[in-house]
Amino acid sequence: MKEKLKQIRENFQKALREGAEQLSQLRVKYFGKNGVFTELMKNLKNLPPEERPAFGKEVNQVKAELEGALSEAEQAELRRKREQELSEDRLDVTLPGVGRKTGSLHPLTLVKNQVLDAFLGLGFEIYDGPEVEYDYYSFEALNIPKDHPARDMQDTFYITDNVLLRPHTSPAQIRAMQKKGVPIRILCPGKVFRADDDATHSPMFHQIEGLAVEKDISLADLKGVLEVFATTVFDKSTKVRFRPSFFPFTEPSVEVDVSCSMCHGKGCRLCKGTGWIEILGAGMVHRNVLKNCGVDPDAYRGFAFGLGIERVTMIKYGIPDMRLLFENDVRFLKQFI
Ligand code: 2NM
Repeated sequence: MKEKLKQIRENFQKALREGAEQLSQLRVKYFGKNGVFTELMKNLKNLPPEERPAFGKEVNQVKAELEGALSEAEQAELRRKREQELSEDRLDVTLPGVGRKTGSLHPLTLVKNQVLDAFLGLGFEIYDGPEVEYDYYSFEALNIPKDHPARDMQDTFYITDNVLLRPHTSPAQIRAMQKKGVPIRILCPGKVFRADDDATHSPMFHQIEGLAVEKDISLADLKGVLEVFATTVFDKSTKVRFRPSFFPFTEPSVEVDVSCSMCHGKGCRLCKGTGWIEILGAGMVHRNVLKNCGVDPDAYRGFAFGLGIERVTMIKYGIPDMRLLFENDVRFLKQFI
């Protein structure tokens, strides 16, 4: 038995030294349930009873010694594996990175946000309305007469006799006044549709219309509000001027010009030598329109304005053709990041 224990120890150490067997196999073979040491302990009963305790102790000592050596070898093996993995996965931080292409807002969205921000800071709220509208909200309530050219089939997309694609966002303003009453300060941004298609017109374009109705509000307030808009969207020194005009839904009506952002009023190609660029239409809401919305025109006044986002965007960035804004050529779009 003693000789056998000695043999076991030598065989184990040899196997460990030479790495002849996998460490996990060695563990099973020597320390497993049917391993060498279990077998040896089972054979203890073949010894004379008085020798059993001392030999049993010796077996346990050897077993502990060999198991310790095996554990150490296993730890070393683990460390070596980890070192190898780390050296194989080494990262070259000096290699140039792979550029990540990011998206960006469309120039029309950028300008829309700038315009909305200017007015939101003045207490206006956004109010949405349907793109498919009734004739009543699009024309009738806005004091646009039956024989007005805008009502012509040539200009407006009709779906039925009295349902159409809205040609401006003012129908949403009529709805807002009727629903929320006055006083009111709203902005109606959105898509509008007109049968028109060339370098400066698209059958679908985007508008923002604004409306403020209050007890005591004037054309001077309108000018102040539009100056905030112009100096927010264009540069800080931008000037605003009113010229008399006509719309059926406002009286008086004005065309609004801003000083040319390219030549600062001196006259250039962009402003065709005048120093001014027409940017939007506006006016004091016609008393017929107020009446149509249940508002007493002798107690309340309102101002309103309407602008085309495409037009503002083209002027702001010097874009010569509106179609560039709809083609979505990335080479064009990425200039506005
Ligand atoms: C414009 C020009 C002038 C306008 C009027 C109204 C309403 F609903 F209050 F009557 N909304 N928008 C208006 C006034 C629109 O666009 C060039």
